[in-house]
Amino acid sequence: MIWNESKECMSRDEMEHLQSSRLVKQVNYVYHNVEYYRKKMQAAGLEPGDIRGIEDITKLPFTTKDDLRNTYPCGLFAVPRSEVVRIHASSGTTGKATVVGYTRRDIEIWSECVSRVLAMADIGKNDTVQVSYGYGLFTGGLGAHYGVENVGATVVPLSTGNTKKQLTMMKDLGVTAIMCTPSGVTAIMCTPSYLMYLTESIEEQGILDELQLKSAVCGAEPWTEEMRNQIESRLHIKAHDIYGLSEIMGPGVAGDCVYHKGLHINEDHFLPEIISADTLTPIGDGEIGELVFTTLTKEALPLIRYRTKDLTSITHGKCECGRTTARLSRFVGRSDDMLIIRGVNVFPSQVEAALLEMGEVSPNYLMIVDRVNNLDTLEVLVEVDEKFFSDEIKELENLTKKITHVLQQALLIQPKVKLVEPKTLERSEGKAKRVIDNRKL
Ligand code: DLL
Repeated sequence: MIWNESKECMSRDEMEHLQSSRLVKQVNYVYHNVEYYRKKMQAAGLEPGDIRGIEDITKLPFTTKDDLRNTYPCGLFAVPRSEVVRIHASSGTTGKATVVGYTRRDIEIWSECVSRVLAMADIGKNDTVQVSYGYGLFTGGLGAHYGVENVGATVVPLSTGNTKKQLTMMKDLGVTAIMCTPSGVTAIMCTPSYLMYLTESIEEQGILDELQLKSAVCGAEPWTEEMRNQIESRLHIKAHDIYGLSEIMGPGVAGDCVYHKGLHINEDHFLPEIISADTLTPIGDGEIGELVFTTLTKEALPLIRYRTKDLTSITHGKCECGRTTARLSRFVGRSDDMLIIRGVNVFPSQVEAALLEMGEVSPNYLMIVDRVNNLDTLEVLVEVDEKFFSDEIKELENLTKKITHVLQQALLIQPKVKLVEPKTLERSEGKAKRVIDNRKL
């Protein structure tokens, strides 16, 4: 099923023409409504008239998470607060979150984009969809929710956690589709990989035959083809991929169709580029690089050449499903140090900032991430400051508890904290090694 044939099946020429006219408009819009961008463009010697189409995109400066931090919370918004109908937020690199906003029209376009991805998974008005992404500041829950309503399906807004209820509702309401992270986002409860965990519970309870589940739409973190195969064969369903990021919109920037030959980008709203993460220059189809997006229709938070830091490649050309939109290959990682642990974005710099605020520990730490039985685990080794080092077990236990609490508040997931003696973590002359990620993603 194709939700919007007129946009998803355009010829390349038509698409580029549409993107060009929208880009010209969007650049004018940010220049006149966002002071930060106006100054950035002026510093680069650019006026809106210099951008006449998508062929001029590389003239424009990049935007990064730092720009959002410098203008925290809403300095890049292009509309007055009276026009903003919704706020969401995601992890910033240190203490402050990245705040994003939407006008009513932005929400409508978001719902349209999620609807297109749902249609790729053949989800329509006869379906009952359980949304098991977190509702709240995270874009997953509400973003998916509005899309499900827009296609006319019945939405069951379960959010994360409470597995027993998830399964009861799924069974009693005849849920036909579920939207959730392949691994859990119930950060504080430390649940295992969510869909895999649900799968295990379903198998344990022997209720698979009582369910009407036919598909899952998973995203918010990297997952593998092996995981898709496992989910599909164990639950006898089809599992689809949905991609997005808060800064650009949330879930629904791209999704994969029944052929699973890459994620179709909603290119009429988000202009993609792939650049070399080293030289920052564009690279060709099929080559892995960093994904960059320019929003083409955003009103509240339009972003120009936003560096997602996600590593992938792009292909153009018609898909067997009939769509002509450019496709992204499976993500191979990130060009920065952001980790996604149980669906939650975590930056090592957040750990550092939180530890520095405490007096008793040195800012030397090592994060060890692993995946055990589909459950992401995080252990943080922390060097105790010499002044505070004690032989008293009780004191060390209390300190461990305190650090665990502080890190849990900062990261929104509970780590296992292990104290180590002063000066025992390896020192390096170059970039300090702060993370060991043993997961095979
Ligand atoms: O994770 C939005 C979302 C919600 C997408 C629900 C899909 C489903 P953020 O919290 O801002 O937004 O995190 C964005 O998550 O830059 C990627 O690194 C990663 N990510 C999201 N979807 C996928 C995916 C949401 N399908 C960051 N595959 C992005 C791989 C993904 N990585």
